[in-house]
Amino acid sequence: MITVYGFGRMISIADASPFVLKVYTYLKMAGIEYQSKAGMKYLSKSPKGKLPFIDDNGAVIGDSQLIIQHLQTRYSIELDNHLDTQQQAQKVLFQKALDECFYWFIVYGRWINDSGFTVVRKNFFNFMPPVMKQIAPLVARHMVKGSIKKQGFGRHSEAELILMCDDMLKSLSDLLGDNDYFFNNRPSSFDAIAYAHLAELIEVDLNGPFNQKARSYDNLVRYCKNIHDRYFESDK
Ligand SMILES: N[C@@H](CCC(=O)N[C@@H](CS)C(=O)NCC(=O)O)C(=O)O
Repeated sequence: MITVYGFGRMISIADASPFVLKVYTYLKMAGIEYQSKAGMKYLSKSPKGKLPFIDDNGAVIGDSQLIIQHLQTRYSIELDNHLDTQQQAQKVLFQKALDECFYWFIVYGRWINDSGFTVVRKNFFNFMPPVMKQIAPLVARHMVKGSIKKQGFGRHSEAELILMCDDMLKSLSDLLGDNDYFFNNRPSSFDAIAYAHLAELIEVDLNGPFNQKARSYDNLVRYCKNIHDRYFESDK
């Protein structure tokens, strides 16, 4: 049995990390059974020092993209077989846009935006003893501020970031149109990726400016709801 290590259910989503949610969604779309183990304590056991990682009968793999590549090869998953060469290429580049760029809007909305941080502070650190619970969120926020500044997004104003986020949301909305899935109206690994990132803005218990912007696209909201209902409803 495959074990997926993540952070766990928080703010009304199966995992607060889009990368963990991506792996769950991919496994569900591929019809592969798994169990999940949740906790920050697993960070120190991860081969990349980040979550998710999986243990597939002794093969320990970190990084959501490498995990998907491993699963696809090991289990001969046919989810992407309906993509033609151009779509395969688009999938690779779109994935990078979401993982390396869109992700930071999610981070900013939770850790830098004050209303987001109020929710994160209350929900992400509940498992800690009282004093730690006060200090750890502030330390974590300080570290995230440092990373986001180094990454580059931390140098933009929130208004500029919302405009950039909206550009990506509009592009996703235009690409999806009236379809249920991004390519050929059939699930592909890109839907695991797109759903994971969009759901972290749309389906969570947060109502900051990035969440509101994402929820203003009816077809993206419908897209998340369909995937949630099809693959995650039975988890509750
Ligand atoms: N490229 C990695 C990114 C994973 C990642 O950034 N995970 C974050 C949570 S969203 C993490 O583990 N952060 C904890 C830390 O850096 O200490 C993937 O695709 O899995």
